[in-house]
Amino acid sequence: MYMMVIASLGFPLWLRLTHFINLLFLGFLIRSGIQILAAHPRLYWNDGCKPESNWLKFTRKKPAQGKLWTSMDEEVSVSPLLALPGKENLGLGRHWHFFSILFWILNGLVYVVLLFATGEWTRLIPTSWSIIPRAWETFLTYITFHIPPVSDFQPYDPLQQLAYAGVIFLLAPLTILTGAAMSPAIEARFPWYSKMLGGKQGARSIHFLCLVAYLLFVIVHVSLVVIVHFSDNIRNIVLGNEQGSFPLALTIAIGALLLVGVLYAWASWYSLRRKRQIQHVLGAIVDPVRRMLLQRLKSRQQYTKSAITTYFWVNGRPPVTEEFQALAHNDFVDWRLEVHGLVANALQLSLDDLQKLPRHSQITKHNCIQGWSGVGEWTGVPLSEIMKLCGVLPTAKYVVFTSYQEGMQAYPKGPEESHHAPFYEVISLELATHPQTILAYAMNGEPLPLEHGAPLRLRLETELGYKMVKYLRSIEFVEEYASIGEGQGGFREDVQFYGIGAEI
Ligand SMILES: Nc1nc2c(c(=O)[nH]1)N[C@H]1C(S)=C(S)[C@@H](COP(=O)(O)O)O[C@H]1N2
Ligand SMILES: [Mo]
Repeated sequence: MYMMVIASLGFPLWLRLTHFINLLFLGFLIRSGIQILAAHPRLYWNDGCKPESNWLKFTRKKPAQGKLWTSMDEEVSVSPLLALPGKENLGLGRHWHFFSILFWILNGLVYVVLLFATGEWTRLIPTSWSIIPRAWETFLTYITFHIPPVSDFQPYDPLQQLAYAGVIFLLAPLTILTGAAMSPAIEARFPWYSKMLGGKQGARSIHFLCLVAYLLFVIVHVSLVVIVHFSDNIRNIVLGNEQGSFPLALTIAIGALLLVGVLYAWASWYSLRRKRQIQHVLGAIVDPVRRMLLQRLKSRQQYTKSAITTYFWVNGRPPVTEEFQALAHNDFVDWRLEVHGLVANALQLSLDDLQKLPRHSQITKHNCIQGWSGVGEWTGVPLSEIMKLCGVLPTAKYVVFTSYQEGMQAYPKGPEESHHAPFYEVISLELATHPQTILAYAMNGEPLPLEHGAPLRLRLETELGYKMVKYLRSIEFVEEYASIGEGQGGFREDVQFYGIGAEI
């Protein structure tokens, strides 16, 4: 009787559709995930990210000795056949990843709700331990190159049922949880959460192993669909039962797979041609969700001194202009921070002036967009103190941080026009007032080293590293940023198509 009930459930249209949509977005996620991984092709179990401590790497490069080695030097170019969009496009890969996550999760929710609403769950979730020995039997059948009889499929064989339940109820949630644990904003607000999943790098490594698990599952799953009772399978998958026409089912299946292939190819091709448009279109979908979920989070990090990591990757090289070198040569005594824009009093602050203002120290984790992390102690002036001093006008909405550094030192692979553009980043006024938003002049108790942004750099502890401008020249309060640079909200947004928000 029970078996009959289950069999009568069939494969309703919603099940077949969510199965197909899942395939589509999982492919986008895997391909854009590979793109993201390639930006820092090393995996670690500790947040110090010492290059030699990686447990897996996809690069033969070794940090050059005696020369400044930056994480950008290791970014790997991937074929568009594999990665989405391919080549060196971390920014666009991320837009695709986050866009796909939204729809993949939405599709997954619809599926799970309907699964429980219709009783379909009864054939997925095991209700008796006897499934284990039965699954073992099935395993032995397959491993000795035999095929279980059709009667074993109710509609799934026990091994299949365990595998499906595992992917849906264990692997998918683990992938989502570890994905969220990598967000600097979540990590900053709920340090216990990412710690529970092994820290930033533990979560990143597990997230990668989830990718491997999906790939293995897809290979085995597709192989068995083809090898074991193919005509029944294809009719179930496409038409929802075994009575329909096989040629019809096969034609629809091939058509659907071709459509997926065309969409994958188109996504890479179009993204590589129209980078700005893809940044905007996908950004417009992802951004409201990011703002709603993550933008309000405030950092509550305070690591212990013992958590400070000995290795700290560098990204972006010191400025090479004569102007900056003269300042550095003189220990920055002639350097001034210019504070201007929509303020009551414009300011020119020397390093001495800044050091006399209330000081704040914090031990926090730095998360680079490329994937590495490091813990450091930062000391400096809360930005809110500067805001009090200059008197920000009510019309101000954003804060622009401009560096002495030029594009060539920030991203040598950028187009010619960007090579002499100043590095800058824009943040919201709200983020500017967070207690851990500081202008740091010291790192780990020493004056800020040149490679880490001397004499002064921004620290924003809920954001990715690219927002934290080094070698600061000026701070400007503005109403809009469309007229600055290429108008995207920062150098890396302008040139590398990163998103304006960096909470994930
Ligand atoms: N002026 C300037 N600031 C910058 C960069 C840069 O290239 N130029 N790189 C950013 C990036 S991508 C990161 S991850 C951090 C790296 O900080 P670190 O070099 O001190 O580790 O600085 C950010 N600030
Ligand atoms: Mo970065």
